[in-house]
Amino acid sequence: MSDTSLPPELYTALADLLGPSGFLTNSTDTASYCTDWRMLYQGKCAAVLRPATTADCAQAVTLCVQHGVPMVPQGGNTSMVGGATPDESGKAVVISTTRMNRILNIDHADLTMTVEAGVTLKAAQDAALKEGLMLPLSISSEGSADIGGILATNAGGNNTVRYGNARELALGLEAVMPDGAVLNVMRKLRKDNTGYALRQLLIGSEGTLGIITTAVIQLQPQPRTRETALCAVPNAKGALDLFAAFRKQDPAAIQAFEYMSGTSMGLVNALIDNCPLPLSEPAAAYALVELASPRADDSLRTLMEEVLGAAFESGLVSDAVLAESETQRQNLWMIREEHAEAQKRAGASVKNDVSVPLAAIPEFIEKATQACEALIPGIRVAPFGHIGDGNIHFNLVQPEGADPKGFLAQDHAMMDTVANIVRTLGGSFSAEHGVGQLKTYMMPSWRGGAELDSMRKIKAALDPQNLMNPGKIFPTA
Ligand code: FAD
Ligand code: 2HG
Ligand code: ZN
Repeated sequence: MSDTSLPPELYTALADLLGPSGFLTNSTDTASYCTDWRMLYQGKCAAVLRPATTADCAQAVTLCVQHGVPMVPQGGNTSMVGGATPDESGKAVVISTTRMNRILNIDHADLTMTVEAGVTLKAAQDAALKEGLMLPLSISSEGSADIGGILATNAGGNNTVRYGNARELALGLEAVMPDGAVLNVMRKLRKDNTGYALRQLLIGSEGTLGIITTAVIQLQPQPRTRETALCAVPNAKGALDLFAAFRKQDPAAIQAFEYMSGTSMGLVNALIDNCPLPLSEPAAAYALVELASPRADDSLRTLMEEVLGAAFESGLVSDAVLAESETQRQNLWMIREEHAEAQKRAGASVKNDVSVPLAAIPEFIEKATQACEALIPGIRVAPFGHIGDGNIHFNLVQPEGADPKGFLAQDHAMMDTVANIVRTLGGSFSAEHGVGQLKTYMMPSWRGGAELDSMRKIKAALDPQNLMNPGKIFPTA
């Protein structure tokens, strides 16, 4: 049964264009597209469009524009900020890229992969691996998040410390613009100074400037050696000192450097199966370090042992476990990657995906912890994150036994408390997850003046009817 509010003429045109598996209007079929991973938002949509080609996507956008129908681009639907969830009006269509899922080419000379937007990050990584190559971007949601979503959010993750964010990996792009035109900048060039870099405008635009349909992504040789260790450290300052010690010896060897607080680690150990703490006793904080090299010698093991040996002697590290096999390595990573899931299971949480300059991290964590504990007695402050990038997920978990709704009713008070400290330290209120609909209210005070004004002008020039992902990034009146 159809539950759509689409005008009959548009309904017929979209049904003809996309066929039954590409055009969903029954609310049972569309339900999962209308809520987010965190279940913070419950929207409605007039239909879900699932084009299988760029041409169909462009035609569908053209039809929607002709009828003034808003569109919400969606990939794997793992947004942490409600970016891919439609509003409650039921007027918008969700345009899902999941059927555009072909890997088109892997180029060994240029070390690139040409891939459609709906290929999951994991599928793209696996395809590269089969060819002895590596797609150097890794996030815990990689089984669902897709290349289009990764680029639209400029995702970061665990390997940014070495290879940069998604933005740094994309050489070329194809996108359906808000008027239905196909923008083809699918070049695989490292040097190409020919006017505005339009692909960079689309990257990080969170679906507000068009729908990314294909991309050229840079690859790397697959590492032949990896050394991975989980270390107990006294605090975030200790983790940073350890990071600096590795960086001093060989900055290019650091593949990942992650931080976990004792509280966030404790939630993983308690709430996730097969994730016990692999150290003799709990610590106040932990660092997970991974070194990687395309060389097949033992130089990484030597580096790891030298730096950790010195850190033990100086008291910087009190305990550590080194992965001795690929299985052990994966187990250590599982502990880190289950942090978001563990916090979801612990109850309601407020996420502060912030960044500050590296030197300011200890002061940030100390001040923000004190301020949040004063605001809500019993709150569980559970920070973790990509400390090598200055990116801390300063997450706040509801007091045990508290009412989740009551806790979430104070979300802005908590977010503003944290953000005010971030601001004084020269940081950002959103490091890698974006603005979505969760943080639009922060934009005027953080990105006001000429910055937000220029963003609005670009948006109005490319999408004069404001049909492409309305209500995201920009605060509504
Ligand atoms: P969606 O959630 O579907 O969409 C995200 C945004 O992009 C929306 O605004 C949407 O409109 C837009 N969009 C989607 N596809 C397109 C397209 N083809 N063209 C134009 N716009 C589009 N993020 C990180 O950066 N680092 C992490 O380490 C990380 N870890 C995570 C772990 C978990 C468990 C979860 C649930 C999320 C995590 N995220 C992380 C957040 C999220 O996975 C990323 O933002 C990811 O890039 C979103 O991809 P997606 O395909 O799910 O996009
Ligand atoms: C991660 O680094 C993700 O695991 C999720 O960015 C962070 O749960 C979070 O806040
Ligand atoms: Zn993260």
